[in-house]
Amino acid sequence: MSTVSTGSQYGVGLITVLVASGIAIGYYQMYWLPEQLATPDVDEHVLHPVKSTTIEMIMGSASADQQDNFVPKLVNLQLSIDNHVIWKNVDETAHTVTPDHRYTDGYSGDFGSTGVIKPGEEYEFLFTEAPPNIPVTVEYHCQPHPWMTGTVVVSQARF
Ligand SMILES: [Cu+2]
Repeated sequence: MSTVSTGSQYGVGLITVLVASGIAIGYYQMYWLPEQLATPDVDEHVLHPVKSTTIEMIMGSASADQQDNFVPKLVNLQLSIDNHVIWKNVDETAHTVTPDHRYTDGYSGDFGSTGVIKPGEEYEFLFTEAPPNIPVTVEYHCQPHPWMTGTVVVSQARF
């Protein structure tokens, strides 16, 4: 009688261990592993650059007659120095930051504002990638006002 009850206790214990490790493996495969694979290891200095770069969508940008809109129109970014970019809409019209060609950063994902950036609002993006000695050029525009164009060039920092 006592032998049987000891046996079933072992059985319960074994099932508990199996279920627990099953949950652990399931979690590892479903959540931990994909997250590790999806997010590349980015240098701490690239994640927290020395300063941010601000690009303003200046007053009157919605007018095709106005030459300046994204200011500055061309920025050269260096990873770990100023690769965090903030687009500030200081105009009275809503604008977008839309890539001419799809650009995906391994850490930050797809570049470009989702929807419009309203007056007084901003859009920010952290560029984290550039191969050695080959700057990455990202051209963008404003969807409602396609004459509004800008270029961001991302390079590795030279020390
Ligand atoms: Cu616009």
